[in-house]
Amino acid sequence: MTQDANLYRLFAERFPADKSACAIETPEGLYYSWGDLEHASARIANLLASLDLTPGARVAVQVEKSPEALLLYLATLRAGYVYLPLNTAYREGEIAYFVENAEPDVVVCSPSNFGWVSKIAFTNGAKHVFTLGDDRTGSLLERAAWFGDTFETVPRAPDDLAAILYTSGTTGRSKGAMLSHGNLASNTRVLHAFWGWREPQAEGRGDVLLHALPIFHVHGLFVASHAALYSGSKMIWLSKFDAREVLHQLPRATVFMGVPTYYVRLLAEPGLNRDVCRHMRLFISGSAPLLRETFDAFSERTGHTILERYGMSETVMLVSNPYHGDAAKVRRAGTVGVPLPEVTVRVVGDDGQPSADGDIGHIQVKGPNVFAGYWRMPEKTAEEFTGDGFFKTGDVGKFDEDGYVHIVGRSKDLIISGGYNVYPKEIEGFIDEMDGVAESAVIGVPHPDFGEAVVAVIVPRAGVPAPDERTVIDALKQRIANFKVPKRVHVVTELPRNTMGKVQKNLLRDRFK
Ligand code: MLC
Ligand code: AMP
Repeated sequence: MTQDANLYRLFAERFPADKSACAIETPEGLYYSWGDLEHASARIANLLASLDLTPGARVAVQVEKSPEALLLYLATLRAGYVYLPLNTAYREGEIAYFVENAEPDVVVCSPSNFGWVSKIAFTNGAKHVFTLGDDRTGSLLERAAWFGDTFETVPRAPDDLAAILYTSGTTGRSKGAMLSHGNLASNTRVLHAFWGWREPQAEGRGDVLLHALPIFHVHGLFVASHAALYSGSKMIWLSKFDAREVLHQLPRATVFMGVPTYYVRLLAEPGLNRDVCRHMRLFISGSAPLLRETFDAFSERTGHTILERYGMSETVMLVSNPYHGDAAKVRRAGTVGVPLPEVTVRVVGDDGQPSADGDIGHIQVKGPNVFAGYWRMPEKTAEEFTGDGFFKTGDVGKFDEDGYVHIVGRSKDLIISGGYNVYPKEIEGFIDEMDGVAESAVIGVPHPDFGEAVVAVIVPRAGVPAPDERTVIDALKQRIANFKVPKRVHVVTELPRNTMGKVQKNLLRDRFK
């Protein structure tokens, strides 16, 4: 290996010279310096290294958000293992699938879930299960405390895996997107420059990131945390998004990132005004479409033009509205912006040929940000790439004459609710197994808070009573993450189908919106 490409090293080399400066601060009054990040992640990395795992071993983590959860991520990078974050909403069946599929050697869970998670983990060959609470409790930190607070970060090549992020599949089960140290490093560098992150050395002008996103997906873990770690910026670390808490902290921050639901909820707060945003430099939105009305209302109330960007688990960020330039002119509502430097984006027709500007087609992407493939799914990986190496995003859109990308829909059957992805096929599978159900269709309908809400339409089995809405919802809540559970269930006598026999979900969406 010529040069060490371990992502942690990239961050550590840029930590502020004054290691006693604040890196993370919480509303509860906790304060972590850059030195603390270095030493505490070293202790956990020493613990992981002592387990004698094989290179490339997976560390699967389902814990509540806390600064220590971020330290565990950094420690996993330092030890040269692969981080596998899991949404805290996932239930037993979902966790069992991920653990069975990824075969992690180490599983870290919340203390209250130890019983069922450890059973799944050990049944599937995991060697170690640790616990980590959001209040610094649990066996992970107890064990790590016995180890030293220095650690020689393990060198990694750019193509070595850093993380696996599971994204639900349109057909079948979730796929693990394999992201390398090189993928994450290139995106971090590009976004640092593109969004004009300030260095702390810039005499009193360093950025302060108000971090309210969960840290088990691309947005909160990579885009937000990486930006702050790479630019040596302080993070105000909220355990979850709460509009009032965000307003309370905003006057001390300069950058905020969120899904559109965060902006909708902030706008519902009478306290959102220019004064609380007086030190803000940048508001960023992504993970789901930002409505023009939200963009306009936010600008009117705060004087800030939200910068919308577009990304996905397989590619991290690929397109963004510009930061530099006259915000009101260069950041445009209804567009996700222009391809990021080093990233090539194209729009092609059904025949795979590039579309003319203004013509709608499939969005494809190529670049150092694009993942290495799906974990142990070579055929699926091959299907999702074109012969000339572009990844098929499954999003449908167009370029306008100024080179801005507009997303107009998705060729994948996907619902995005409050920034979380829900694949109808998965939910339909669970509903179809229920007593009294002949078949079902799951659709997304506009929702004022979540952008889209999950709705189920069911056809009862002939001669038996249809299960009522409550029964369907309660049964699903036992089996799948809450955000996937339909907010409403409608009963119909039959599903509309086209001549090919395919369910016409557009008609259902019109009827039940
Ligand atoms: C929670 N619920 C949701 C939901 N979140 N339902 C639908 N969609 C969601 N996103 C459920 C709860 O379990 C609860 O169910 C009910 O809805 C009401 O909950 P709430 O109290 O309003 O929810 P809250 O805890 O406030 O969470 C909402 C939220 C959260 C918007 C703050 O979902 C969130 O932080 N979303 C961000 C997602 C994110 O980080 N996405 C990035 C993916 S990366 P019940 O039954 O108990 O009433 C990606 C790539 C990219 O996409 O480009 O960034
Ligand atoms: P995920 O698989 O969770 O990474 O979700 C990625 C998907 O989120 C993309 O393929 C898009 O469909 C969607 N997405 C992300 N950002 C935006 C955005 N700004 N506007 C519209 N859709 C978005």
